[in-house]
Amino acid sequence: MACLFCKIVAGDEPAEVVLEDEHVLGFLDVRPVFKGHTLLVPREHVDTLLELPEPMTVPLFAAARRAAAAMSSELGAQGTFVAMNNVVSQSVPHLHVHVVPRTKGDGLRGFFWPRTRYADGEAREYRDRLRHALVD
Ligand code: DGP
Repeated sequence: MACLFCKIVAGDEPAEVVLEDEHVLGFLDVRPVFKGHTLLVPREHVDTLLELPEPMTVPLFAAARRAAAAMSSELGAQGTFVAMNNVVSQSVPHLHVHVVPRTKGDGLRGFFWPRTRYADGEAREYRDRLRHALVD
C-alpha cells in the first residue's frame, strides 16, 4: 500500500487522530497553518473530489462541520477555513478536507498558506482537546 493517508487510515503510519467514524478519519496536519488544523479523509481511497462517490459527500462534509464546531468549542476559534486542493497544489493524492481554526487578525490572506510547527508534545495536547469533543 503506497498511499500515505491510506497507511494512516490503516494505522500503519502514526497520526494524531481527532475524529473517527465508519467512513471518515480526521487527524492533525503535521504542518498546520494554525494549531489544530485537521485533515478529514474518506477511509476508502479516492484521489480527488471527482472520484468521491456521491453518498460519501454527506459523511465527509458532516465530519468537517463537526471538526469546525470542536475548534470553536474546544480551541476558542472564532471561525474556520475549510478547503480542498484537487490535483493542482494537492501534495497527497488521497482526497482530504482541510479544516483550519481562524481568529480575526490571524494574518491569513488569499491562497498563501503559512505553516507553523508544534512544540514537543503540543500536537498530542491539541489532539486530546479536539478528541474530547469529537470522540469521547
Ligand atoms: P495538500 O497540500 O492540500 O495536498 O495537503 C496535504 C497536507 O498533508 C499538507 O498540509 C501536509 C499534510 N501532510 C503531509 N504528510 C503528512 C503526514 O505524514 N502526516 C500528517 N498528519 N499530515 C501530513
